[in-house]
Amino acid sequence: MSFNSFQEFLRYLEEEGEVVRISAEVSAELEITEITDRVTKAQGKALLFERVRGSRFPVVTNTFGSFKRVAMALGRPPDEIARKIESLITLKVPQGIMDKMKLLPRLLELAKIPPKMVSSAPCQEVVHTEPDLSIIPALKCWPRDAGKFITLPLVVTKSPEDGTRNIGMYRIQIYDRNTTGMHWQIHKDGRSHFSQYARAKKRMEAAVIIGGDPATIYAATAPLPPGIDELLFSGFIRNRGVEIVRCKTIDLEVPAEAEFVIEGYLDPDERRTEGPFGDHTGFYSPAEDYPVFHVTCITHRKNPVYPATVVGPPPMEDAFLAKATERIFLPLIRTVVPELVDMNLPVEGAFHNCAIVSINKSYPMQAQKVMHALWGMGQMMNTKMIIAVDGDVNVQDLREVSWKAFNNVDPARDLTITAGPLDALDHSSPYPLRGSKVGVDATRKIEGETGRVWPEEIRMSDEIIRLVRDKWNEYGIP
Ligand SMILES: Cc1cc2nc3c(=O)[nH]c(=O)nc-3n(C[C@H](O)[C@H](O)[C@H](O)COP(=O)(O)O)c2cc1C
Ligand SMILES: [Mn+2]
Repeated sequence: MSFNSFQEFLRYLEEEGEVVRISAEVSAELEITEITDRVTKAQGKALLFERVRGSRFPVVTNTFGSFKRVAMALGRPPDEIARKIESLITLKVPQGIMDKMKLLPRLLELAKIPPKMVSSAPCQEVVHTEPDLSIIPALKCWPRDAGKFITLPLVVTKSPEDGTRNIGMYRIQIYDRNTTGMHWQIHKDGRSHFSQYARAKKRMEAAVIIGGDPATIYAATAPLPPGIDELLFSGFIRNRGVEIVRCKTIDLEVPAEAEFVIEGYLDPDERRTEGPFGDHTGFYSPAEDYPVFHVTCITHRKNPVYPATVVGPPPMEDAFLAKATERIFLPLIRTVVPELVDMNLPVEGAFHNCAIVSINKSYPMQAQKVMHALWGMGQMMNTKMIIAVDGDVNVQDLREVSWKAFNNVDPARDLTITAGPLDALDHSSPYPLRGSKVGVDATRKIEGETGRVWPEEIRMSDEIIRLVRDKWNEYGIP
């Protein structure tokens, strides 16, 4: 099962009883946030707000707000996508480490499901050459937000150097009828395209997509290596190429089935204050200077809906997208870190603050080797804290992890404190974008790591477990 458009996905969710329609009039300022926050935290349904004050278009939130709906969005559970990747890896196992790093692009090439050009598209049914962003019912999410933000945008850009396309999800602050912020952080692919234009002293074109098929929306959030077109990845997930159409005023192609397309350009020298914005971490990210996007044209479907998300104190909708990434990328990480059994990025850590990994250890300091490998890998480089446990520990069970971490760690030996880049959203370090990191080795210590005999874990014998199970009713314990 795969979907052509966001509305097709929404219709399916509704048939499956996964949508609540709200016909009471609501405000896009704060009210939709408070409703969505309550529903997401209660593991509730997607929300279709039919009447939003001052808007011609309905607003939809929380479509990705559960494991079940993310699996529906991707056409199958993330674990199954991981298995498909894993089977391709075993088919084509490369030798050296550099080959392994290039594995994902090669797998996507192997799958051969590129986007398909079309000449007319639903996303261009209505064309506004005198654009006015106030037609878009963007949310003001939290009281101290600087204004209205497009919170589920897909930003399309093209490298001026090699022509590769990138699609990244970077929030868009609306300044006025035809200008917005462009919040691509320093480590992101869109930002690196921007630097390429700046070096070439060229104006940069970009398109902001709202909607599109749900696999492509997910792909825009996925930490793909630079140079990989997110549309190849969503084509791979869907098993079907994404249809794209040429923009009206700029030289870029965008998903034909989008709800809205905002076309425009950026001047490499221009900056403007962006934020504050209530962010994934549960804290406001501060106002900072970011590039400015000038809108040249807005196109949309005849009857578009406006998909939005609300981020804030976790867990929020983005947690479920990130958990899909945790599953899908595991086999790829394993090509470089073969001892990796499982990984948990707890939602409270906003994904860059904490990673819990389980490993099969066979030599001293292997946990430290794994930590350093992860700190050198894609967006994992920003991970502030890595906790390593043995392969028999369930990393998804925080009680089990705490038990091992509290009991197995000798701080002087088992804490690795190092330094490196940090996520742009980290507010703890003395300076932005860099700071210290800690690795916690909570594995059992082996010869070479300790001079003492490591104690055995307590386990009841199978025989007695069976006996008590069989006799349980005789004991009369309710
Ligand atoms: C709802 C949501 C909002 C996001 N907002 C931003 C943002 O404003 N800026 C940013 O750099 N990354 C943001 N991200 C994370 C990026 O989408 C993610 O790092 C992605 O891998 C970037 O794509 P890229 O690797 O092609 O740059 C957001 C993610 C989600 C799920
Ligand atoms: Mn990318």
